[in-house]
Amino acid sequence: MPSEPQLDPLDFERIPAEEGLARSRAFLASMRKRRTVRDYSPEPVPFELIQNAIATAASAPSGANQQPWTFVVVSDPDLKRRMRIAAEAEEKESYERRMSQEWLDVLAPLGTDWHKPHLEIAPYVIVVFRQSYGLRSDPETGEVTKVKHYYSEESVGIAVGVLLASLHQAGLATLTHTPSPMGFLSEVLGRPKNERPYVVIPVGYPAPDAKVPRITKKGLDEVMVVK
Ligand code: IYR
Repeated sequence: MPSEPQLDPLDFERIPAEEGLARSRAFLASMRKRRTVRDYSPEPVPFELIQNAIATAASAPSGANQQPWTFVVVSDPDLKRRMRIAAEAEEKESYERRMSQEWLDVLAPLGTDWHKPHLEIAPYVIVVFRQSYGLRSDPETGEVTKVKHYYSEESVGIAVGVLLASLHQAGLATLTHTPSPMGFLSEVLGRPKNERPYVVIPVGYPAPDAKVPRITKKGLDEVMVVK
């Protein structure tokens, strides 16, 4: 039996347009300074910044509000080391044999290779898992059944965008890293079968001598169509 929706009045803070404009400009200026960082300082990061960013990400909209995500925060040096070793083994194989020349060519300006020291050096590595389906246990019988998740890829992508923005606002650097294949993460982090690794995000302060590739973003005229 589908349940009736329970409706509440919207709690919406209407702000003057002037203030909206000022906030929007400030957010744009700040987000334009976000860079993907591969060189980290090992210095510690307040854990609350990580918690708040994940809580913010978990406020994202999701298909049928199913919130099909799990954020695993790794700071244990042994686990980080195991992730680095496994990621580097896969990435070495990818860079040397699996990736096409076309792929290597478009990556060349970023200067990436199979070495992933950031997985050990960054104080936190957030591994985001996508719950391809949910698990529901019957309160009476305890029987566990699968619950179909709708738009889980899109939902987790949106939440990760919010996570990256929040971490940037907290003054932290991030890297969206997708070692391929990522199956080893489920094993190293002991995640259940309904969770698929989605992205690995080292988080920390940049190394004092951090370098980033000289890249540009497309202009508004290239990405926005007004009709
Ligand atoms: N997963 C590899 C390769 C890589 C792929 C893309 I697409 C990038 O934008 C960057 C890297 C790696 O992490 O090095």
